[in-house]
Amino acid sequence: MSQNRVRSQEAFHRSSRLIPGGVNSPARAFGAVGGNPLFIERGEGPYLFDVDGNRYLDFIGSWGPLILGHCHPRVVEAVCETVQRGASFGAPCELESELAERIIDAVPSIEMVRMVSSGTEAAMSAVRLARGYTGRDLIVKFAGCYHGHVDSLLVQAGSSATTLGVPNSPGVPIGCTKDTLSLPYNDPQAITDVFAQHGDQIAAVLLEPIAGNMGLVQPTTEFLDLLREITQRYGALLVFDEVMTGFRLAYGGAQQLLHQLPDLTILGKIVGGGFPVGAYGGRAEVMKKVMPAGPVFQAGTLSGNPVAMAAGIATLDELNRLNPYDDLERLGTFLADGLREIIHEYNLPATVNQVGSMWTLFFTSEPVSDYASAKRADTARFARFFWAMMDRGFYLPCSQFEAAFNSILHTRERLEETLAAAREALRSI
Ligand code: HOZ
Repeated sequence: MSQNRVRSQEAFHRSSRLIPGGVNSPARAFGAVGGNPLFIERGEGPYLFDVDGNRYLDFIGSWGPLILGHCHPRVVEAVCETVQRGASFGAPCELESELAERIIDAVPSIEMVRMVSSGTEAAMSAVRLARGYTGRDLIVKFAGCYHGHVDSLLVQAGSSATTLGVPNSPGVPIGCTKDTLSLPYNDPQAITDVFAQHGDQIAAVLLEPIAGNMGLVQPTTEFLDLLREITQRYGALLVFDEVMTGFRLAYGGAQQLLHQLPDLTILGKIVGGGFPVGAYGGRAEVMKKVMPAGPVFQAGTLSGNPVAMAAGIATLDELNRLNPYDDLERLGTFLADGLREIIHEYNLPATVNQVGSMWTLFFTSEPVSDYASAKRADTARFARFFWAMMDRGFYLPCSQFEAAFNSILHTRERLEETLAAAREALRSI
């Protein structure tokens, strides 16, 4: 069953001499599952092929962007056509407005948008804008939510910060995080208390409206309703980090699905169609504070890069044309229900959280509704499951604390194959 991974091992030994930890982002290292990363040679539709020629059904999709699968013909065509006219101008081009128009049309709360080059940059800029707009310093975030590697937000952060056990990174001075308040997700009392104590100093409440960076965790309606109401009452901004959920759970993101409108939205991943793009947007009155329209500084040499804009436009147009969201929900539910049946049959201490094309199998029998309950999962058992699936040709996120992503090419047949493999894998561990 186990695959030949000799060339991946060699590639990793080489990269480890040249690049810290052998990878350019820690989420890619297989540290949490005990092994070395695979080196990828190419992607095709729903599949990844490693340098040893093994094929995997890809449940990462580059950590979210590839909802259309790898090498979608319209995206490839748009990119090739655009790059022939120049890779970067450092001057405005019309593709920026074309992508901006699509984002504004799609995302209910966005009236103006600024393009940047990553989700991290978008989060960093949104925090600065919220502080500049309100004239206040405090930011409220939630344990287990991850907003990129922004200094002030690396407090009880999810994703690889959790996987690698670095809730607060060395190199982030106390001064950078002293204005960040971290609360438990889904805990209305904690929110009420923090606003009672600091309400007039809070610039923004920032969260993943459906969290994917501690594994998939859904918000309660009570939690979201309170956040919207209390931020309005105290004059703070509500900021949704939709880097993962934007254009994935609905064309208009989690905010469309949940009928909750934030003041600012952070985007990334799908808006770039696999290229480095982030964006932040919101009410025009707030966005007009961004330089050069307003005084809040933010800049970037490659912001609005034409090739990345073209990939984003092609991806959004295809999603708009196909409107795959009902199918993604139906197929996501099919997979989650199938996993639940196996768990029940084998009497395993495990639970499945799923919304649309995002899901996590947590190795804990209790419901997972926040960071504390996610962290009670048995990560050693997760690691065994991960490798058992990998051996069978299914590439899952290499951490218990990351959501898996289905693409539009994860058909019922492919998910049936996944369930058959999961049945064997869960029995073997
Ligand atoms: N933001 C991605 C999901 N947590 C991880 C990507 C990375 O850190 O490399």
